[in-house]
Amino acid sequence: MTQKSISIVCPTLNEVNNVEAIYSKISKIVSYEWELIFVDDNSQDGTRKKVESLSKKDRRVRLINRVGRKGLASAASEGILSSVFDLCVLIDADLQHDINNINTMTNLALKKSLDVVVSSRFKNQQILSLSRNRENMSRIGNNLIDLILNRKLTDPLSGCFLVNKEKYIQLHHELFLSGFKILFDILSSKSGRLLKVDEVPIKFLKRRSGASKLRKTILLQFLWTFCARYIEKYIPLTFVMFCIVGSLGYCLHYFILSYFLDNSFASFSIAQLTTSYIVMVSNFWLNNTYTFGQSKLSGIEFFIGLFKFMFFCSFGAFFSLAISSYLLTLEFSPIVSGMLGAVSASLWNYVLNFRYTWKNI
Ligand SMILES: Nc1nc2c(ncn2[C@@H]2O[C@H](COP(=O)(O)OP(=O)(O)OP(=O)(O)O)[C@@H](O)[C@H]2O)c(=O)[nH]1
Ligand SMILES: [Mg+2]
Repeated sequence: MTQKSISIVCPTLNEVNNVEAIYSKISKIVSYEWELIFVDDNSQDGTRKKVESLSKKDRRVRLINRVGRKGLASAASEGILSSVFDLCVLIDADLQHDINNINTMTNLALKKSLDVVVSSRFKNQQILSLSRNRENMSRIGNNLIDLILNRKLTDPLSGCFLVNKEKYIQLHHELFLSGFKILFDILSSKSGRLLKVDEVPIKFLKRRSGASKLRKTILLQFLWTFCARYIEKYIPLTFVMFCIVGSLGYCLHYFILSYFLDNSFASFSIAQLTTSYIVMVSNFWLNNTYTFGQSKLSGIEFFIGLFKFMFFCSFGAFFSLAISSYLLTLEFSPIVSGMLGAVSASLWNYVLNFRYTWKNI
């Protein structure tokens, strides 16, 4: 049987005093053939130089130096995507994760053909080196997450896990990659819910050197991912975003039209027409950047997309008018008729633009 190999991904931000220590622990403890990828976000404390000097001595050590890009989840992702081997293990640089777990997780993944193995801080009631506050927050977070994942995991917020690279590549486009909690992002994605997952307990240690990078904004990023995943269980998130952009468009329309009319720039019909086009361009831009950011159009495609968007939305407007007029004849109140017309037009606009402008299947 051939010896299995693993890629170890270690995101770093100002971890100069931990780099050498983690390398030497991995060299001593990991019993598989390995490569170690440091993904550094242009740390100013000399982390990059330290990794470079290690890499010169031992070619199994690699550096991804990210300039102008930031964030733990996206750094972890870049590390996994650039790995050479099929099994990737993510660990912190500060040695909070017991390196022995790299062997334990790999053994289990191979034995049971798993896609993900989580190093759980809470399995078997581990003693944690976390403050009481942090421990409680993690426990509450883990319980909340159960609402979405529906699988019995004790620590889906863990920062240390193994993932099968091929499976990761397949689901990568479904991820948000914001904040610290990439494991939750993976497991709660549509394809992530189908992964074969198990846990092993981990001894969670105190940070060895340097300072924590956990900030309050990270909590907000987690809450955003959590809410988005929760909504996504029931309605496509792109539809929610499309409706939000549409609603913003109505507000913009109101302000621009009022401005034109208050300043007597044009007759009502010219002002209304010009405003409609401005709003359509702004809605298209917002949808292209945010709602359908994964299939973002650029260059000539952008203009072709804009044309299609305007074409479909113009029909949407007629559609809305036809439906609301019909409902009025059935003696629905004007407001109900208007609202139902608007909802039908939103659905029409969404479905056609989703399918033909941004070419989603
Ligand atoms: N590349 C990169 N690495 C990061 C970033 N933020 C944190 N890291 C690294 O990610 C790992 C986890 O960060 P920590 O600050 O230890 O976060 P934590 O373990 O959740 O929090 P503590 O328990 O307080 O240490 C460390 O190796 C950090 O250097 C980032 O923005 N970019
Ligand atoms: Mg840490």
